[in-house]
Amino acid sequence: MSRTRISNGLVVTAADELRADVLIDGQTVVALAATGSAVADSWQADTVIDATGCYVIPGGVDAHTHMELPFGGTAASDTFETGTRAAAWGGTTTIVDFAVQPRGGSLRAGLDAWHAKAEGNCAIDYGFHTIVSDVTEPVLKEMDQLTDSGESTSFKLFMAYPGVFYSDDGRILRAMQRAADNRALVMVHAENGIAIDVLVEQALAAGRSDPRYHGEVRRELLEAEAVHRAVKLAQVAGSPLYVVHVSAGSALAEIATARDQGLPVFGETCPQYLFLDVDKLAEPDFEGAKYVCSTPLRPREHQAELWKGLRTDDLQVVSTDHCPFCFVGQKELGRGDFSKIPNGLPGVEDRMDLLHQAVLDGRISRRRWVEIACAAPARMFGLYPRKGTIAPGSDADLVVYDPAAAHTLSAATHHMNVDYSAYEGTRVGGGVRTVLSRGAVVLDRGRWLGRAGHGRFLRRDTCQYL
Ligand code: DUC
Ligand code: ZN
Ligand code: ZN
Repeated sequence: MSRTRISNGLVVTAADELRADVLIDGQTVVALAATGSAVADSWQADTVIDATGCYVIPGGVDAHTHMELPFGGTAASDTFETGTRAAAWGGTTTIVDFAVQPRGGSLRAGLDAWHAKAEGNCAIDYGFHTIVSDVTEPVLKEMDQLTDSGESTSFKLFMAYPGVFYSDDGRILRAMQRAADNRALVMVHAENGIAIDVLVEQALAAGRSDPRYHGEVRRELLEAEAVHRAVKLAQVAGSPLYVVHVSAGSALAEIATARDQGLPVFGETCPQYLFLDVDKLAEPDFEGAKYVCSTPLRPREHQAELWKGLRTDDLQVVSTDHCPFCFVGQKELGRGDFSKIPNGLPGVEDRMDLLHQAVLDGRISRRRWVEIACAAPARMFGLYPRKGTIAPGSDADLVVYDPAAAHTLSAATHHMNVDYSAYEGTRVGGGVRTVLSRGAVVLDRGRWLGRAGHGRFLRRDTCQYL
């Protein structure tokens, strides 16, 4: 089996920063030793990667993606092949995507469909959450089986999107009760979709059809209210709760209050809420449609609240909710009616760099960068320490990251299969130099060396924060 040594880098994990060499045997990290030590110098390796001046970090874990998601009358434009390749270009080596239960069908049917899309096509390892769109007795039993087998140990329920993914409070409570028994993690899209649909109807009737009204009708209060309700339902059920894509300061405050009460409530935000604001939705010539996602972008002042939440650990994870739709032909479906714009933003390739920029800006520490982007999502979704850290026994999913590099995010240079960048023209400091996925170099100094089919499906443990 071939051995690789990564020398002279600063190894950064959520816990430590060490000047250390890393030894990989086959697909696995087998040892770390101080750079220049007799132990490190005694290592024989077939390949040596010189990481002088660079960080050596665990590969990113993006726990919220939607490759090929059928949504809004179309489908997300990244396939598992293009999306996982783009993820690797950006230093992410694991994704957890969402298999969707077909309405009236089983969770099994949803997972089978997602396995069929992903198998043999992924450049990096991948796992699945399950979107539960129809809570029935047989579905609750399936939750037990899937959690026991590790095929899917987390289940997303929607308080938004009536008629599509929506579950009422009773159904959500039932799923949470089941999760309290079987140790699964319930993830909630927390927006009051019933109330939002009333506001959508009223806005359209009043002729307010531009993308910017997407941000107006999806009111902050209706996110905060839904988070509050989800917390109370979870409390009644005695289950943990993970709130996805938190965008509003008041919604975060509900999570912080719950955590202060000692409840097992967790929160995720996404780069779009940390770096973009609601003004984007008002860009002329329908360009605002590029920024239509749900939860929506918020006024700028929310960003400081979210950064604070990341520092205080009231938010634990930054995922992307990567759900790309091309401007031409897809976002355009909503010309004249903002409610028909497919919801979602691209970002799987940009997350590690944007968060590193936050390190340079002094918003978070280097270790916190690795924690929110690698270690915490791995722990949250039962993948640690196989993923999310660098330790003997961990998968050799590693990124050599050059903090002195810089580049400009742009659709002209990105690898996501989408015709625009949400961060077009944004200059970021730092850059991915080399990426290894289970010991294989998939990217080196701008050269793609990976292949579709290298990525394997990951069975997962239950949430490791419980
Ligand atoms: N939000 C999005 O923006 N896209 C996909 C689904 C979701 O909840
Ligand atoms: Zn959602
Ligand atoms: Zn999502």
